[in-house]
Amino acid sequence: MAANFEIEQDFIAEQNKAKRDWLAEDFEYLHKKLRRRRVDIEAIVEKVRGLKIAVPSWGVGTGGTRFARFPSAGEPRGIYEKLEDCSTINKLVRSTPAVSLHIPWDKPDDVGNLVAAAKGYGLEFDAMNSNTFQDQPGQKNSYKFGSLSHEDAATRKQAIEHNVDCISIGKKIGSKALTVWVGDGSNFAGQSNFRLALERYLDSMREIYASVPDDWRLFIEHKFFEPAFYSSVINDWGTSYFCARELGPKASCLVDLGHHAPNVNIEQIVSRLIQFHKLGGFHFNDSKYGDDDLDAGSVKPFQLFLIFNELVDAELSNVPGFDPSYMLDQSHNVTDPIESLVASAIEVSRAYAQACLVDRAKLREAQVNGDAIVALATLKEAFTTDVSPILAAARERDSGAIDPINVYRTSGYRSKKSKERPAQMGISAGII
Ligand code: LRH
Ligand code: MN
Repeated sequence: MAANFEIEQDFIAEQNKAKRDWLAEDFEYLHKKLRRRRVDIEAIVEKVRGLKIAVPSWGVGTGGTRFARFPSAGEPRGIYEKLEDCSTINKLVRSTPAVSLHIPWDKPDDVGNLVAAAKGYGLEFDAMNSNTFQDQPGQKNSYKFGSLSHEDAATRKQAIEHNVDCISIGKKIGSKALTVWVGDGSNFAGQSNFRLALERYLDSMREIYASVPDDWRLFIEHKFFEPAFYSSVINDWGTSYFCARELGPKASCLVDLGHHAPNVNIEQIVSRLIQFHKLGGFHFNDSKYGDDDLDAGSVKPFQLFLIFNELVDAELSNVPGFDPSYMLDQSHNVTDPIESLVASAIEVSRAYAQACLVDRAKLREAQVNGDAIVALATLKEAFTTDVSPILAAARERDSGAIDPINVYRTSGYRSKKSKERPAQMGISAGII
């Protein structure tokens, strides 16, 4: 049986040949421009090479909404094909060497096989994600009215055990974190007692916390609405922060950009969590209205830059314990998921590179002098700098593609996969 098609390193190198001279020209131009700002372009390239962003296993399949999902040909049918696509993304951008699994969607039949397959693809496993927002076939207690905060102790116990199970799988595959997002909440005023619901959630999380290994992290992910449409138990960063503090040092807050009401100042929330030493990590995506899970940097690139401006400021200020984990969490309803994840990983690296260009001394001086015009202009100077040559150079130096989307399309990967992966019939809706 012919081996599955994969994009070979030689093919990427071959394709890069055609773009190398242009890149050198653009890089030299930017080099001169940054030198005038006393910025060492090589230092920025090295910083970008060090930025790693985890890819969500559920992001390589076509996503959908509650109305419909329109699967595309050649999409992955199981965890092994998802890993194959994740390795293709990393081959092209070289910044996504880790995959985040969602249980039970990715529950492995054979953990050994899964670890071996990931190793073969040069991939590691990032945070585990539990799922107590859907009922599984044969499940004893339904999560219709909540999970970790459910009124019924048996249902809470079931949800706790599921999270503990996620940790035990994670330990076997080398993961070092568990992300807990619950859809718990209410749709009507009076349906839930806010204080008691949070108390029950905390009690459940204390039991899960007790099972978290000492070298692991427990991420609490807040979300202001959906699937609950009146109240959510972990609705905002304040509640998440309180819970992380209550639980202990292994617990911290995960910021999914789409989990905030429109116009909320997310970069300020990030600076708060940094200052309070409880910033655990991110689910990067973008949105215009709700939790749209659109491609990172595709709607509000300036916000993404401002978030990285806070992160770089913390990095340069050596904030103790500052070590946020970066992950994409998106739903690709109308694009090839691999192209969207490639583009999104690049946009996250772009925001980081731009934030590294901020003239911090000039910004601080403007702040001290109350000079808002120069303060904003100092940020805009960095944000409006086209760092594409730096990003491409960083990819190429790690054997990635100078022009990843073009290499991906030229390879014919998706059409070859559509032959290798006969489509599974059946209409479906929902995010995966
Ligand atoms: C909830 C969420 C969470 C995941 C799910 C797939 O909206 O962001 O992080 O478990 O999406
Ligand atoms: Mn998320």
